[in-house]
Amino acid sequence: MSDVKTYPVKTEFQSQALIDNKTYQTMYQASIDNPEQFWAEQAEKLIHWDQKWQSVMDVDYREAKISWFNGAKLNVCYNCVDRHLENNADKTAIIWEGDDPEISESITYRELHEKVCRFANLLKARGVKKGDRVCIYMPMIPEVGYAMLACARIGAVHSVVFGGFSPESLKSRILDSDCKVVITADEGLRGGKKVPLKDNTDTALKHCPDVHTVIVVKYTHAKINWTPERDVDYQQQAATLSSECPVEIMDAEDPLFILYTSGSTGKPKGVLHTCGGYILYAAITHKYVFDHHDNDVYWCTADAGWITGHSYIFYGPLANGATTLVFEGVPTYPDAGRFWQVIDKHKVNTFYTAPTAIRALMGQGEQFVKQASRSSLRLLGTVGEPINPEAWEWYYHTVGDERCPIVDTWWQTETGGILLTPLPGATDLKPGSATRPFFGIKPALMDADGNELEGEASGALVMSQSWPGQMRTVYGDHQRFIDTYFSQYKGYYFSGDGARRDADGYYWITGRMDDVLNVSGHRLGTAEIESALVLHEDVAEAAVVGYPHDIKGQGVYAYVTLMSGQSPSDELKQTLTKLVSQEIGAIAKPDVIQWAPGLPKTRSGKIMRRILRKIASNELDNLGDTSTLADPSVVDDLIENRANR
Ligand code: 6R9
Repeated sequence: MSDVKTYPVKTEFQSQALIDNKTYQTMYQASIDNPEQFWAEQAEKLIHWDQKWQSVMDVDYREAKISWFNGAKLNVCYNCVDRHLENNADKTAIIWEGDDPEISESITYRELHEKVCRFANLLKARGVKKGDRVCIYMPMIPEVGYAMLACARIGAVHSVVFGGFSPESLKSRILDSDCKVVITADEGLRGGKKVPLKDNTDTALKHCPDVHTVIVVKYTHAKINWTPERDVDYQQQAATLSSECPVEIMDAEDPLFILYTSGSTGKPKGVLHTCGGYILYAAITHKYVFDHHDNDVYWCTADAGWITGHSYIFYGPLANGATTLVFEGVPTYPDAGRFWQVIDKHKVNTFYTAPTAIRALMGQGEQFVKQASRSSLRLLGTVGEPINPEAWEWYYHTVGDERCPIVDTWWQTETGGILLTPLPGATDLKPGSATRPFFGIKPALMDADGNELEGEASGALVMSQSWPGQMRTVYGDHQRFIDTYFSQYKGYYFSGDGARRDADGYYWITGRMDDVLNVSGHRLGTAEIESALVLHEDVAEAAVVGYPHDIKGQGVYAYVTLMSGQSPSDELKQTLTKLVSQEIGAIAKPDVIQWAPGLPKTRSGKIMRRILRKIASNELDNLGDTSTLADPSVVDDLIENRANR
């Protein structure tokens, strides 16, 4: 490992930082030796509780029973909004930067309180009560945050669906969690293009008879269809309602939200997070990982439809009373300098984005970066997928001018918040490594036989100790929760990722060990894409794998076998691509479709994806054992006609 570059913590940064290495070591040790005491202390410091807990943690990984702060009561919205009013009512809570670079807005904590209360009263007026599920399908405008917080205020459980998902995906998520109310907008904007959110909602709702209310935020004022008994004009109605709304006092273990994410099999699962543990974990990680200072302007470029948007645009920063920037646009509109212009415009100090965006912008050359001063920047972060050292170096030298540490944060929808990460004032950096565990996190690496590996090693990344932000169940299917995360390694939470630990105890994520793809930081199940492809009547069978892609990290490679008598054509390829887009969303479109007269299968009929992955990646010298194939000759055809060479 001696050839790996290390970037020691800079003294200038450390002198201003909340935590140095010695403090990290002491706090980390305390969090592992005595987690109950550690988390009780942090919970007292960071969160307002209406009633204290009887026990800090009750966890049994063998049964997948996880609860934190049993008996405690709180309201998450109160923690994110109301409690800042006494001293910080006029502080900016949200800076909104529109898709159009001419449009931005500042919302103070006082204004946020008013907006959220009105929204909450509107939900109540439509009959929404504690425990009801509410679907949010919105563009990146401040109202998406108001809607989430309004749900939290009255104890409703939100399920945010990414605005880029298709009506079909929206429908299945609404049905799975039995949402009776949907919050949407007439249209969204992304890179100058319009996204027909209300139209998509109308289409989805044709198959959702139980939805009685659609709250519509009029944003672009496009012409939309209106169903009078169902559709509600947000601006019109909210204005008539009170700007005060009492908070619902919740149990720590009451659900806060459901967020769907892809797994290796079946349809996406509803990851359920609860109030107390989640908000504590979002707050503490935001505070220490981003070294939060009171006057910081903090910007996370994620979408509210992903967990990163939940924890690090809204809940974590707002719980800490921060100023958080909400961005509607894309990195390359109007040009590839947008991020850096926005940083200068709003004097952003902390900037958190995805490796795929960094790689895309790196390809545009550094003139776009250099046109902006970026002098406000103090700290950079990445999330969503492994960052290749080349992109890391560019981010560090070109964007951060060698002044800003980079926090490479590894975590998942399931984990609620960041688990592996540098702390910027404490951890020496190695490009490409998510470095070390956060407080209370006890990672381990397992071999194929389920033994814990010691020292330098590679294996399956698991956690042997719970943390407050951990998901509690798969909505409506606890057995799936047990099977997916707790059955492979008894007594551990299995992340689905592989990792290597180096001699310094640093972790290097090697990627998913299951059939989950990571395309531009978005999680996609191969099974979902395959199901979409086989909907076409000419398709007999499909197998989808990932392959290395310069910008996206992974691309989608689909092998398609047609029904006998059907002939391949470019037109059919286009139809199939469109079908995937309709069924799931544009992010799932195959980059490559290869016609496969047959797929490599074992004699028991299992598709050998290992071989398909190698062919897609053009790694032919190491195909492994093909002797167990029912018909080894199909491999020759696939190699012959492969798209990547
Ligand atoms: C937060 C988020 C989770 C999967 C995860 C892993 C990959 C996320 C990473 C990373 C390497 C990082 N991942 N962060 N891999 N380094 N810093 O992305 O959640 O959408 O659920 O994806 O993303 O494979 O298992 P989610």
